[in-house]
Amino acid sequence: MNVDGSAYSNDLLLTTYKADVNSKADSGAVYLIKNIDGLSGAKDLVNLNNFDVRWNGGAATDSLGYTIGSGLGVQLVNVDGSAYANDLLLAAVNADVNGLTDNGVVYLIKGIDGLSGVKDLSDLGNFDVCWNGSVASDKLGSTDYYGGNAGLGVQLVFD
Ligand SMILES: [Ca+2]
Ligand SMILES: [Ca+2]
Ligand SMILES: [Ca+2]
Repeated sequence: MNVDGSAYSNDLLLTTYKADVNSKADSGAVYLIKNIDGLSGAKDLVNLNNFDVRWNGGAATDSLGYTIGSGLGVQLVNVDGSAYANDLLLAAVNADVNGLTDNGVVYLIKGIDGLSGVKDLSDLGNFDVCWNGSVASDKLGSTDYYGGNAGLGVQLVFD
């Protein structure tokens, strides 16, 4: 994808929904690695120098970046008329918020090309908006198959 207005798509988003990188089991993580055409060799993602941004799921079992099924649990979008799409929608389908279990959360993070380092989504300062699933087991933003159809996860639409 192209998060920074390069002449072509050379930026990579990687999801690891089972990641425990913030010492919270299965919180999940999503990595942004920009300008991958300039890279070579083996890149271990335990090294902070090998990615531009990492978003951590806010709590254990959040499953941030879960995209099984339609693959649409992570979407780069343009919600504010920027010159290019640099806003990110991220689903954490198994997040437990408002005292509920697995109701899920969808996050909007704007202008991701201007970010760097580790962004834990337990910190309100690390996202612009979050939508909380209203009922336990809602799994907001889910991309799983139901009745043979994969959920759309998170999708920007025109109206
Ligand atoms: Ca780029
Ligand atoms: Ca934007
Ligand atoms: Ca959960």
